[in-house]
Amino acid sequence: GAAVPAAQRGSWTSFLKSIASFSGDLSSLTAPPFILSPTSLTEFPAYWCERPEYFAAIADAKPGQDRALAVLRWFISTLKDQYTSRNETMGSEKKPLNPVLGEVFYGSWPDKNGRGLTELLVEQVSHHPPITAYIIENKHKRVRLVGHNAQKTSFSGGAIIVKQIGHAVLTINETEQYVITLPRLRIDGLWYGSPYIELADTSYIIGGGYITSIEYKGKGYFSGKSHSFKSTTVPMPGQGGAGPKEIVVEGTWHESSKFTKGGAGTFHQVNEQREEAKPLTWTDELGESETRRLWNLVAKGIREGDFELASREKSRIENEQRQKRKDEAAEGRTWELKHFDHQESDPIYEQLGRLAKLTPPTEDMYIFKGNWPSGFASL
Ligand code: 0T9
Repeated sequence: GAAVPAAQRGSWTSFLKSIASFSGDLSSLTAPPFILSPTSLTEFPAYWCERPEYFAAIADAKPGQDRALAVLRWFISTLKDQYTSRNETMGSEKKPLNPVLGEVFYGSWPDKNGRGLTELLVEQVSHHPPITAYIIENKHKRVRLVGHNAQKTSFSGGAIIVKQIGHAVLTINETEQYVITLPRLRIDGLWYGSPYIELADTSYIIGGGYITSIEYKGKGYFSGKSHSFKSTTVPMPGQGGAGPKEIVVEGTWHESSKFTKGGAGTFHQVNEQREEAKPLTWTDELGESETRRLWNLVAKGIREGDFELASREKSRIENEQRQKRKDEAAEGRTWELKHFDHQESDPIYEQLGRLAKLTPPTEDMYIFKGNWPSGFASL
């Protein structure tokens, strides 16, 4: 483990052993300090919109093939941020803070060049297993993304394999809907203490009359390059206008991609302009479980190398959570979600998912209650 500080070698080795003998919820395992991130998983949905102009461009595209490609372009534009940004800002993938039940994050991206204000609201809707629900909305452009995600992890060939559970639904003009599924992750480089993500398998975008499948490969597969993908867009059965029957795009999701069928030239060129969400100014309304407020001292400890502070504060938060759950049980109450209603099936996922034979055939759904905090109104 070249990247592991000498004093933490032993604890890194035992952490790896516990991962290898464990499957399920890795987020609850205790890891050595050098691999800890000061950011909670509740902030991760912001990766969907760190290039807000691509999100807005979906609304500007002509319905049909142009729109389907605009959705694909936005989706591809998020992957670099979702899966390589920790390596870029912190040197390697790091273990995020494990959100508490009811933890929330609110943020926004300002209006710029007519693209409109984009708002983000996230809530941790389950702790065991961890499930995060979110909504991202550009009201000016009438584009909205609602989704939830969870992970199933296993260990294979020295790497962590992460199956993503959950999906997102993109709605345009309150009428047009797309179902978006998520790729599988392989976390490698563990032995050396410098983990990084590669994407694998296939994910889908289904809607607007088109079905896109995106196949992911790493080094040594079809292009031989890391972070490769190949997407294929076809009209849904019985649909499709004058355009080509099949559009294929190939390249790397962190750099560039081009049309290889049904089009010509560059499809997408990733630039360095990622815009982090601006957290909503804290007020009582946001509550004590607002992620930055909740983890403030843990994050400070991790950033400043004061791991005693970090672990003391983390234990305090965890104990408070245990006490809350005990109190609820004793009083015969259950935790109520703040912003979402939970439903065990999703009709839009079922209907559109059938067209690509998605498995499972249905998934949970978290419906936004519409209660944006009042702070958004003054943005
Ligand atoms: C949804 C994303 C997800 C969350 C993270 C697997 C992971 C937790 C889930 C899937 C986002 O849209 C995209 C990016 C990164 C994913 C995380 C990477 C990661 O390592 C963690 C897991 C739980 C670990 O922390 C494993 C142990 C760690 C020491 C390896 C760095």
